[in-house]
Amino acid sequence: MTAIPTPNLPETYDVARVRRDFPILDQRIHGQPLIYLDNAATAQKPRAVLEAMDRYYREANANVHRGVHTLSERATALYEGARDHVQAFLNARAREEIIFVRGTTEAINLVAQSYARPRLGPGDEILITHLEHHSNTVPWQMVCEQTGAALKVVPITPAGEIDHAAFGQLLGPRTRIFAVAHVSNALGTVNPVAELTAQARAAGAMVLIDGAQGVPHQRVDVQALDCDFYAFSAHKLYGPTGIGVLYGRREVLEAMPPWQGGGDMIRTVHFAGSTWNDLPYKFEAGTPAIAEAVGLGAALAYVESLGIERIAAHEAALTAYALERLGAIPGLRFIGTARDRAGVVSFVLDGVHPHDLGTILDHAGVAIRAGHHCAMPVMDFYGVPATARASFACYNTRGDVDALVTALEGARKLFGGRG
Ligand code: 7TS
Repeated sequence: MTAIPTPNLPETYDVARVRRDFPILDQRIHGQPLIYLDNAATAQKPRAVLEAMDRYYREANANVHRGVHTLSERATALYEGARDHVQAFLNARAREEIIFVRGTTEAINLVAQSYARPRLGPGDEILITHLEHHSNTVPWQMVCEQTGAALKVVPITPAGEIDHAAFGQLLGPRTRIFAVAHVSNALGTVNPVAELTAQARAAGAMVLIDGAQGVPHQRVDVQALDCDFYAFSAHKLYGPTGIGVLYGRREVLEAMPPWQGGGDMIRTVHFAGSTWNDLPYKFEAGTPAIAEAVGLGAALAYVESLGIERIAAHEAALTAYALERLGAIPGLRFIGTARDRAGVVSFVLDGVHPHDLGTILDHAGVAIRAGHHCAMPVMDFYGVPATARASFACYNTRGDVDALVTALEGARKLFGGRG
C-alpha cells in the first residue's frame, strides 16, 4: 500500500500561498477580481492536480488491467496507486473496499440497486432524513418503487438539525437501511454520523453515509465511523469531475451482485453464463476514469500537504466571520442555524429573489449558488423556493467575505432595501 507522504505542515495557514496553487482564481469576472464562493457545488483544482492529469496523458496513457506493454503497466500502477491513496485517506481496512465510481450520485445508486433491490420487499423500510440531497433521496424512492419497501424520513428541527428523538422512534426492526448526509449541502449542518451510525447498526440497519460535503472539510475515518458505505465525489475535494468513491465494508460488497456488466468486472464469460471478478473490479465495468483517478490521488496528496485539520480550522474561522458579518445585514435571514456546521452559509434577503441576488453578485465578481441546491424538501421545510448560498474552501479569505458583504449591500440598495 502506498502511504500518504508525511506532509510538511506550515506553522501557520498561509492562505495567500494556498491561493497561488489555484490558477483559476487569478482572473477577473465582469472586471472584478473573482471571488469564488460556490465550493459546495464544486471546488477549484490546484496546479498539482492539473499537472498530474496532464502528465498522465503525456506520459502514461493506456488502458488499465489489460495490456502487458509498458504504458498499460504504468497506467495500471497509477490507477491502482490512486486506490491505495483513497484507502489510506479514509483509513479503510483494505484496498478492495474502495470502488471507483463517477461520483456520490453513482455510488448511492449502486448501493440502492445492488444492495437494496435484491434484498428488500414489502414491509421493509429505508430511512433517510429531511435534509438529504436529491441524490440521497431519489435512488431510494426508485428502489422502494421497485421492491415495495417504504421510505421513511427523519424530520429536522427549525435549526436544521436531525430530530434525534424522532430518529429513535422511526428506527425499528423494519429499518433495513439508514442513509444520511455527513454534512448538509443546503444548510451546512454537520450530522453526528458516528452516533447515528452506532444507533442504526444496533437496530440492525445498514448505514450509508453521503460524504459529498463531509470529506472536503474534516478527517474521515470509515473504521471509526463504523458505517457500511461511505460515498464521496472527487470534484468537491479539489479533484476532477467524473470520479468518486464508494467505500463499502468488504463482507457487504462481497455479498452484493455486480451492478453493471461489461469488461473488467468478469472472470469468465460464456454464453451459458459468466462469473464475476474479485473486489473491487466486480463493480468497475468498462474502461474507468483513469486520468481522473490520477487527479483524485493528486488532490488527496494536496489536501494532506495542507493538512485537512488545518483546512477545517481555516474554514471554521471563515464561517464564523461570515456569520457575524452577514448577520449584521438588515433583512438577511439565515436558513439553517445548526450548532455544528461546516463552511456553508445559506440565506435569503428580504425583497430580493435569490436568483436575482446570484446575478447581481456575479456582476461584482462574486460566485455563489442560488437555487434549491438539489434539496427541494429542505426548501419546503423553510417555506422558501430557493436560498443564496456561500460555501468556503481552503483558498477563501476574509477579504472574500468582505466582498460578498459589499456586494449584498449593493443588491439591497438596488432593490430599495432600508436599514
Ligand atoms: N450529496 C450531497 C450532500 C451533495 O452536496 C451533492 C452535490 C451530492 C450528493 C451529489 O454529488 P455529485 O458529485 O454526484 O453530483 N451537491 C451539489 C451542490 O450543493 N451544488 O451542486 C452540487
